[in-house]
Amino acid sequence: SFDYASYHTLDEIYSWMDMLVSEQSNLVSKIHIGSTFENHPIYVLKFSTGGTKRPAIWIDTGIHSREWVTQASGIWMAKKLATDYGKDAIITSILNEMDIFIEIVTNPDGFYFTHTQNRMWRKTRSTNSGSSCVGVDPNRNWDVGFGGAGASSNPCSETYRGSHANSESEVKSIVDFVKSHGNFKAFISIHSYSQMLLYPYGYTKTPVADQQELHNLAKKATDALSTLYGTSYRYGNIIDTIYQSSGCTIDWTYNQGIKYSYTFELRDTGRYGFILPANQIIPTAQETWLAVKTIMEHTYNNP
Ligand code: 0X9
Ligand code: ZN
Repeated sequence: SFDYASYHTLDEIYSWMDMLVSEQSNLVSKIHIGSTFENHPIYVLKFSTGGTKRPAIWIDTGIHSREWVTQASGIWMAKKLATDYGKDAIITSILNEMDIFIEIVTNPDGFYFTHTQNRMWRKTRSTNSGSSCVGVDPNRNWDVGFGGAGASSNPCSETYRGSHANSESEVKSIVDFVKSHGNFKAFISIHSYSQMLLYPYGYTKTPVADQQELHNLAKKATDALSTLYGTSYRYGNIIDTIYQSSGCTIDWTYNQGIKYSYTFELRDTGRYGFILPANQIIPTAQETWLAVKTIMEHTYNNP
């Protein structure tokens, strides 16, 4: 059986997805939303009890491939959701009215590369014309403030924005899916590390219209997170809390009208950084789940 306390390869995770779907096909299905530069399939798990285009919640992990605790936490959370439906009152209520989508390996080419060539690879694996440097930062490639400060125009940079917005299939596939669905109410994009819960914007100092509500909910969510193991999180808007970054996922989703747009930066604060020991996977996922659940419940109660 699957070991939730270990890190897994792309093949292992894709096999696990099929296992989860076959075990609970009444609740979970797998959607192919696109293919990568290297032709890996891009999958989203859909948790649904019926209906069509119900109000929905999105969770993605691993858009930066080296942030391994995020994909591992995404796996754990998907299993938790499948287990808790019909048992946990809040999860059951949410799934009786809403759908939840989880993209676990959001950067499959990069993730494959972290297992085979370079554990510290962050970007996609697309080639850049006129440069021998490979890859685009998929968290600088969204069509929001594209070309502005907080991203690089140099293909050799770790924060290279790409030749144009949505140049990366990993980004464009989500953009197309989210737009054609049209009913997402929350969008949670999970990174590591630094223990932060962030809301828009990253590209501008202008506060979002929902700043107060997003701030209060971030406090509530991080308070819930810390109850389990005392892990402390900072929270606030991206630009003031971490740094300016243009072309980021949740700035784009917020501007699409998805009010509850959040980014997590999971454990730790730098002792192990991206190379978080596997014995921290389950504790990290468990505490993160309390915060994610707080955001999901608030979304459910504030349609
Ligand atoms: O620089 C980033 O992309 C994020 N930090 S990371 O170490 N995971 O690379 C933070 C950027 C703010 N996050 C979003 N706007 N989604
Ligand atoms: Zn990241």
